[in-house]
Amino acid sequence: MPVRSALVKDYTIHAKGRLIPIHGCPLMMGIVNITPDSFSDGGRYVDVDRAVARAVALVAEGADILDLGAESTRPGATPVGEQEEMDRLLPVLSEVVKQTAVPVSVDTMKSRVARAALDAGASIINDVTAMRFDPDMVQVVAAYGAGVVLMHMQGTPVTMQESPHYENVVSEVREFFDERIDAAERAGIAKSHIVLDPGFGFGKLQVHNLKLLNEMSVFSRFGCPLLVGLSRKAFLGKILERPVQDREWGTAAAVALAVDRGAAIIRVHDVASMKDVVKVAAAVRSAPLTVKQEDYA
Ligand code: HH2
Repeated sequence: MPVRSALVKDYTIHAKGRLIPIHGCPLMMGIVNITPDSFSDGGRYVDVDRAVARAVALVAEGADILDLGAESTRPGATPVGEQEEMDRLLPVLSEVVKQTAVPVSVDTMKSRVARAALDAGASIINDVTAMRFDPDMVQVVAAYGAGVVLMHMQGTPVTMQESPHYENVVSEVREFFDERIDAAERAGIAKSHIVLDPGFGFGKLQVHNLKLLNEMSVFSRFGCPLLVGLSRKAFLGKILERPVQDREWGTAAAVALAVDRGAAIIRVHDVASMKDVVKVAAAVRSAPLTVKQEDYA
């Protein structure tokens, strides 16, 4: 029986000698922000013990991957120095790799932080600049054979929401992925190490976020898993007219639609509830097709 096979793909991410399989159901990536200023949970996990406890709790809730970040990338966030980022990150990371067995991703755009994180046990680098901010990032990811998330962003976190502009956001993000995959491959990073992310909220107006979510299945053509970071984001708040702490149901709707459109990794703050959403959406997505297009006429 056919399924919507273009969207229901199996992947194996190669990440520093680790193989991370994605078969049928998308993986849950649980967010731990070790920052005083993140947009939804800033200040809650700056303390090492609290951050580690949060990471352990997210794994208990069903996180398949943890994403540790020590610099906020919310619009207008103040950039953090390299040393400060490492001072926040490394004590938490070294404890998290001891206390959990899941692969750990580190959300950083700096190659020295990435190197230190990979030495301390991380296996994926989640770079919201897709390795454009720091010219040494490609060498670090290649040398360690790390997994890498290449996210689309127009501008920088400081300026990105000032005046985002696209002729066609979907084709521009597609061209961006083409170019960044090419740059990664030229540096020796094979496609099996790459995850792509359209970057919801990063240099995008409301209409751009909605269009990208609606049409994101076109990015399946690259043969890399698609990651989506939709959790509690401002564009959901705009639709709902709700503050960040009241956006869980809105996140659930966006997550279900993203799974339906081929998402393979779901980056969220609320792992337990969103895992149920993902399981249901993935089960529907994988159900056999019996109806032909003309039957809808
Ligand atoms: N979103 C945020 C941070 N990192 N990484 C990827 N790959 N995709 C995303 O959409 C993404 C990301 C912003 O969310 P959050 O981590 O909750 O907030 P902050 O950047 O303020 O710490």
